[in-house]
Amino acid sequence: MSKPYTLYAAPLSLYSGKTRGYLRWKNVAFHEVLATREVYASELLPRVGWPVIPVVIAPDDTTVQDTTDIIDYVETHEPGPSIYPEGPTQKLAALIMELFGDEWLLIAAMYYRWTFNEEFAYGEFGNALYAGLPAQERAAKGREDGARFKAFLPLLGITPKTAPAIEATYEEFLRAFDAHLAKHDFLFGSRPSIGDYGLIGPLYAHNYRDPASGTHMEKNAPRVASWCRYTHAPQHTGTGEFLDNDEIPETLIPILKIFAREQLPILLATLEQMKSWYAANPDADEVPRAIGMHEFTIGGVTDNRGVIPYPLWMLGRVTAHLASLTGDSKTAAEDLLTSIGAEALIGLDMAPRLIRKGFKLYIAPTNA
Ligand SMILES: N[C@@H](CCC(=O)N[C@@H](CS)C(=O)NCC(=O)O)C(=O)O
Repeated sequence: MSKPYTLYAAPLSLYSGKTRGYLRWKNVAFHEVLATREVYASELLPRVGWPVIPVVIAPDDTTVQDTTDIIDYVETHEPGPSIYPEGPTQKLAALIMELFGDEWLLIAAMYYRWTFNEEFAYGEFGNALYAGLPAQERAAKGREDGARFKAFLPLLGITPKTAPAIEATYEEFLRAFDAHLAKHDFLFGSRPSIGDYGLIGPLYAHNYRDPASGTHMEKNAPRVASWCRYTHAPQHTGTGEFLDNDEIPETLIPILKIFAREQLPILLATLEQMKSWYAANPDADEVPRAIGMHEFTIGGVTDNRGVIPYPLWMLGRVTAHLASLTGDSKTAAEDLLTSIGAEALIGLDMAPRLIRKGFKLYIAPTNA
């Protein structure tokens, strides 16, 4: 028997939940190690170079960081059904939903945690990072670490001005997803897709597990709460099928339209900023985590947020898939994009292309 995978993670961590739910459904042997401060120092920093979770160590000791890379690593190395639909239009929509969950619902996840669950969150930081310390010390130190995460809010455009719009757009999403789940177990049928795992990050660890947010979800979108439970802790691993004939369920269209209306403009503006940044820094190699601030709009309300290049790497997965399609598949994919208001993605020039290398983001050498 080969060695199990190791997952370095924490209960309160958004992207840990994504990875844990996936590894469980995939029925891969793994053991989870709580990422305490000591574990960061002894294992994570030496392997990854910067403090981040989740991190997975494969049976052959390969270090894999970033949930998308972790999932793709396991998909490539382990047998069993895939979470990537074979249907080209379903795959396109699934990749979009991963990006939407990972990077746009992140706004609601951070807003709800730090607006309605602040004390709980500090406690959770303490319990995870300082697990071995007495309760009082855990609480005090957790407060310091939690405050550093809370400080990310303005960078994500979470301000008193945008707060009502964040709530309104999240409520809209919850209603749409709850209605979808009245008809389907997952986004594309009875098997979870990469898109479901994108959604489970923000929806499980923050908006289900944080007590005030969880109560709100149970009340307003009980099917979403139930989906959180069975996506994070599947009872029947490796089961289920994607809908036949590459069908995109009708009930998914309102959610894809939220992506096109709310997230896509931010991505396109980020791409423009990235092009300008690269023009001004033609010898650049490593890409900073943020390259300034820009205006953005959420739910019709405009404010400022950081220009964060990372989501462009995820968008590149969407556009690369789109570019690989020909004939009827291409037509069907483009029809879907046009019907949801995301036709800007068709033929989008993604240069400078971003790649991940050594757990960081770089300009692809072909752009040099
Ligand atoms: N895109 C990454 C995001 C990972 C991430 O942001 N993890 C959080 C915890 S849930 C973290 O460790 N953040 C530290 C930081 O961003 O400095 C992924 O998919 O794994």
